[in-house]
Amino acid sequence: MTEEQTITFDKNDVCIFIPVLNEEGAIKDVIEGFKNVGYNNILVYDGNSKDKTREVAAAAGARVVTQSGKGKGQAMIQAFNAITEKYVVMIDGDGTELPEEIHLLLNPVLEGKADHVAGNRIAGRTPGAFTTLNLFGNRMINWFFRRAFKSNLRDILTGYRAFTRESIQALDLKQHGFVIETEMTVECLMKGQKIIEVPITYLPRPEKVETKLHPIRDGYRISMAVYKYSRFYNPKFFFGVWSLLSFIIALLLIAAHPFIITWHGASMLGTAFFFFAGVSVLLLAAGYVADINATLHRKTLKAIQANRKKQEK
Ligand SMILES: Nc1nc2c(ncn2[C@@H]2O[C@H](COP(=O)(O)OP(=O)(O)OP(=O)(O)O)[C@@H](O)[C@H]2O)c(=O)[nH]1
Ligand SMILES: [Mg+2]
Repeated sequence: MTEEQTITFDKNDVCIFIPVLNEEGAIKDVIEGFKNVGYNNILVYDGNSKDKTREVAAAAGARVVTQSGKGKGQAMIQAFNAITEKYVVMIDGDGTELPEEIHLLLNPVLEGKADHVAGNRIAGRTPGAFTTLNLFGNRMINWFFRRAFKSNLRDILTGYRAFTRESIQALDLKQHGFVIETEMTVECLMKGQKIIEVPITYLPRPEKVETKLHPIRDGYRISMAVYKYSRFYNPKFFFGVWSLLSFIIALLLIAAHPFIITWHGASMLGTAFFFFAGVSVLLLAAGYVADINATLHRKTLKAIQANRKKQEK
């Protein structure tokens, strides 16, 4: 007996949302997988596929919408604005995640234990699911994210998630490409939502399905986005990175001191040292001042949310 059976709810209140682009080889199995466990409210958002994805999805019983713009992020933003169901489960349409594991993600949302549940693919990966480069890149990005956002999340880029409509519609999402998952996670933290992870099975892509992700290009964009977003959430980190770099340069200049033999060289080195040491201190101070601002913002937001909840009761 699965855990799912202990909670009573109407499965039609759950919208299964699947963004797809050229997934004719995998989408049917994904849709049927959900139907087999009783979820028939399936919404497929297609990115103008060149193959038969739309036809296959419609024949399998999903509602199919063609997104108005381009990119997975744009499809998600458009869908989130349109969804009216109480709960949303999103999954990739490439057959790498298991529909029958839906209860792992949905139960914490139904029980009110989380606003947003993310399936941790890294924890449940099967051999070949990640290429060596993808696994390394994912781990690096997650490590960087944990430092930048003082979080314990281990797979921020996962495509298998569950949330309430209320929580997703409260997020301010703008990214049209693969940075959307990062933005979504950051926004959840910024809005004080409870986000948790559960391990899920992650399978290799079926052979006929092609990845749309460019590991180097998208990895770089995502890392830059993590850094950029950290300025609002953890400014001490945002400024601290450059402060630390300047501090290291200042230390290296001191270490180089014994090797300088001319007066001119020594005075140049001294000036450079004071410059980098000064910049390091200034950046550190900027981080602390901005942190006061960010903390105040969080407190204000919390008070507004508490007030709103009180009024709703
Ligand atoms: N609607 C829409 N869906 C997209 C677009 N690009 C990708 N997708 C879908 O988004 C889901 C995730 O894309 P993938 O290419 O599998 O990316 P990923 O899972 O992050 O990366 P992999 O490790 O390569 O599987 C898949 O169902 C894609 O078909 C797009 O531009 N529009
Ligand atoms: Mg995938």
